[in-house]
Amino acid sequence: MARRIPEPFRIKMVETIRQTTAEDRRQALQEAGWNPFLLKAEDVYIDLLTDSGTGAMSDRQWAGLMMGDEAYAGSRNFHHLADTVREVFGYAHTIPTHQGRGAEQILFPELVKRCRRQRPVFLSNYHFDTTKAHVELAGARAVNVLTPQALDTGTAYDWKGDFDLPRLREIVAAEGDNVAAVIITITCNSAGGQPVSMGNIRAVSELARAHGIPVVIDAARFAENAWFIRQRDPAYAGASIASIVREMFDCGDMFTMSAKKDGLVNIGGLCCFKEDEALFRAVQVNCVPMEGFVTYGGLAGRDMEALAIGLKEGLDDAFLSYRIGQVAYLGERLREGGVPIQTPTGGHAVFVDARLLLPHIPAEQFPAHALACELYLEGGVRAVEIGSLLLGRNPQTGKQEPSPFELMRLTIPRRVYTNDHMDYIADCLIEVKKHAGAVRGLTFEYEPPILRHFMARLRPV
Ligand code: PLI
Repeated sequence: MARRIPEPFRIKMVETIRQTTAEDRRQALQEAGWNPFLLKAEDVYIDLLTDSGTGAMSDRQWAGLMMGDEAYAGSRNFHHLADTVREVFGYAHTIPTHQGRGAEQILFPELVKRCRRQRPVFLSNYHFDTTKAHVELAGARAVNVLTPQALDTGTAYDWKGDFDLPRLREIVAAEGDNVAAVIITITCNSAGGQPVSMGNIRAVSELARAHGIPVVIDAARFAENAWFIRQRDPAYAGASIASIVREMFDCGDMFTMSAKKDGLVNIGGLCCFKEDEALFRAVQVNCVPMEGFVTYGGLAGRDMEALAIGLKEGLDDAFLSYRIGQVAYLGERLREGGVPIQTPTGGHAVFVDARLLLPHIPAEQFPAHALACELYLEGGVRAVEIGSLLLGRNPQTGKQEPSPFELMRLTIPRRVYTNDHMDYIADCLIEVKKHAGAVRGLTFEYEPPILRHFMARLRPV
């Protein structure tokens, strides 16, 4: 096994977390309708629900909070943020938003308006769930064009976040001028935090440009993607993370970003444009009623300052090596323990293949969700399902969409848990594997009409 990478920081402040008894956990899960989203956070020992907004800020970011300029318009922190965006990404125009979905809600309707036909299509390696929701709310269709190699979790492939290029070409040819945008999601969250190669980003961008299709980068985990490119593509072996980031963003026309991931902040988002001033102006108009005035977009001045600092801290070599090394370490421990996972591990999470671990539970009984419940019962670890429950029903037919994956995501917050926590998580899951055959599937007691995984209530069958 590769040598463990210790944390490149020391701990200045601690927050107590408490372990519960098995009986406490059974009762808490029962009350939460067998849905870990509905648990009280204080009933969770190690919280791996998401890496979004759950990271720890640095001393420099906390100091930045004290520099907040809370002017309604033209705050100095906005200008610091816009300057940082120009420096890191090379994009001229910045709109802050409250988080990633705020950027999606003000941008997508404008991209749809630019298509002359009804119900245009957005093409992505994989739309995140809110991204798909905002595409549909804007009256368009969301089509995923992910490389088939991503679906085989047991076989290692370096670029499981790539677009399936032949299929993308086919769809672009068939849809003609009805493609509203191509969205390149880096890294590809839903496939396992898997990177998109520079070659694939470039090819997608060239194809889109040849057809006059705008390229949107969904940039939530942009720094992790750059780190993988340097690690796995010999052409970038000696390159700086900053230069790889610039090259990736040169391939896009605009980006939406949930800054709660690689931006290293607890709240915030961005909607930025390389040069299309007309589109930028139109999106600014949407920002005012939906997010807030164009120089704060739902954020306090102090939040923008923390983000301006976080965007640069997130590019640090030592930080990224530790960060992705910690995720890989957890993956390695699980693999050694015989737990099937998406291989290789991604940037922000280890994805456990519940289809393989719980083959006796059919998709309609949500095997990955059942596994997340069992892991919580075992050790108070909260994980999340990325599978049939999340995917939901086809809005036209009302039928369950067939999910390409039944994965349980162990999402690692940034700079929060130590490698001892990783060992504890692995021990719990290896314990669950021993009695996997006894884990039962789940059925609905309450099924919300959309985005049902958040609020659903279930019970074991
Ligand atoms: O949660 P938001 O609104 O800041 O960002 C939405 C969003 C957009 N794109 C991608 C790739 C995401 O991963 C994403 C949010 N992800 C969450 C909340 C997650 O748990 O993965």
